[in-house]
Amino acid sequence: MLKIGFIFPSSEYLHDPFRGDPHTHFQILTVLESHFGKKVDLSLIDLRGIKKEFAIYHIPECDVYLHSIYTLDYAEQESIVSNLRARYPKAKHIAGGPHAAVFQKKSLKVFDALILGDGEESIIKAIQDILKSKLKKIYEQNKIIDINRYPYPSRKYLPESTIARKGLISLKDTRGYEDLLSTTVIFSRGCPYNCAFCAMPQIKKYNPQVRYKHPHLVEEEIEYLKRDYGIKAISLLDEIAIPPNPKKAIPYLEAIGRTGIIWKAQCRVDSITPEIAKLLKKTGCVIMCFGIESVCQNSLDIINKKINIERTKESIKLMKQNGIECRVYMIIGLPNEPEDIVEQTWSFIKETAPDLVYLCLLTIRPGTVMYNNPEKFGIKNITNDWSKTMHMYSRYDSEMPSLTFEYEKNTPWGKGTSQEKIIKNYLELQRRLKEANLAIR
Ligand code: B12
Repeated sequence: MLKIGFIFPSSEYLHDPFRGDPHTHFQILTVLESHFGKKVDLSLIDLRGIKKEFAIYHIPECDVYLHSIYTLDYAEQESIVSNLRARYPKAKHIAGGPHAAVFQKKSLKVFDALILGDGEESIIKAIQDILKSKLKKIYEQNKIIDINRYPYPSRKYLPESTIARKGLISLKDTRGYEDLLSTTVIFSRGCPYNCAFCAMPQIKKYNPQVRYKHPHLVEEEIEYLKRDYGIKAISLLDEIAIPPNPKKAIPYLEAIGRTGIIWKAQCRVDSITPEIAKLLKKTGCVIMCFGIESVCQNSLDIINKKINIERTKESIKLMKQNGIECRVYMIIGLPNEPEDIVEQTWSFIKETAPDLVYLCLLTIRPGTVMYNNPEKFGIKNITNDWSKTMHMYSRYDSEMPSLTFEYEKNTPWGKGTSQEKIIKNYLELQRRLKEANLAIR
């Protein structure tokens, strides 16, 4: 029997490494099990929270190791592979994920094979090739796959205590939700937009659109989580949780509603109409997060967000009118921010009154339009030290934030903002948010 282990790294840079679930891993392991059945012995090797130097003792011997590569994990994953090669020299290492897609040549020096694009069909081919001792270097999924053809991702690869946990849904002003057993889900793949700071373009090469699971599969997965894990609340990790087309959104939301689950999600402000807002409330949505990014329309246009500030205001209002807690994500340090960005942001927050604000510094990650064309944004000196590209709210009580890039003195829009000024703006806004009880810890 072929032993296959999918490794999930320590995620030590997250204040809570168990914040998310390894959905890529659940999906691929479920597909392998439904295809190969008893011919394979599958495991999810969960290294979250484990000190890097002790990781090796938690990894059993396998014939094949799988890795999903995120930029922040790359150095750790590289060292895990090198330690495993010393211990188990015959084992093969197969990698996929955003960072491997951007740095293919480098990744091929570390891993034996790469999966580019959706992995469902490719991993089956790769495992079949391993069985024939004919593993190729690259498996590329060029044809769009139908995500509805696959069973829902099984959670059985992890202990129940890590799947069903309390505290994922906690409302700012209403107690009780934090006691509900909850978990995370993801029902979509991809995004049709091309925001300049987003690390998906390289992956989107294979699938430029957003694909949603069929409503009846969404319902089936939630029922499974309720039945097998006693789940009462879910946090949707999808980047655009609500299908942008209301005709598709309505049956989708109704399917969630039929399960009676409490839920939280994030979406674009332009997915919200008065009808959708009402339906969100009716179907159990208690928290909605919007990636509004900036209050400066020029900056939004430069990063190609395709969002209008007026629409943002309207959508926040609709959440409040319907009694849904509204949180917004904002970035400081975007191109062409005005001198008085702190005051403009603050007056927007006072006017729209979101319940909580996630503020972060612009981070330039590989695979983004900004990383590939820095000069277009007046940007220079982007760091390639990926360990510096984690910007978490809550870290800066004891640590001074730093930027991983600089603006040119003269950018295409005029004078570039200095690093010092951007950090000062960020810290000042963060201070005001804390004081007003609007910051997320
Ligand atoms: C869910 C999610 C999370 C979850 C869970 C992450 C996890 N490790 O499982 C949480 C909330 C914890 C999270 C955290 C972060 N995330 Co995140 N996250 C996502 C999100 C929205 C979906 C990923 C997902 O699970 N999709 C569902 C699965 C089934 O699809 P998939 O991952 O695309 O995998 C398919 C293929 O790509 C392929 N595949 C991928 N890897 C592999 C490996 C093998 C071996 C095989 C066979 C196939 C394969 O097969 C799968 C099936 O087809 C993506 C954006 C996106 N839409 O992809 C961002 C994204 C992956 N995250 C990103 C970032 C930046 C982060 C954070 C750093 C953010 C932060 N500042 O906190 C952290 C840290 C990451 C970590 N190690 O935990 C970036 C990654 C950029 C990069 N170059 O690394 C993305 C692309 C967002 C973006 N738009 O920029 N994230």
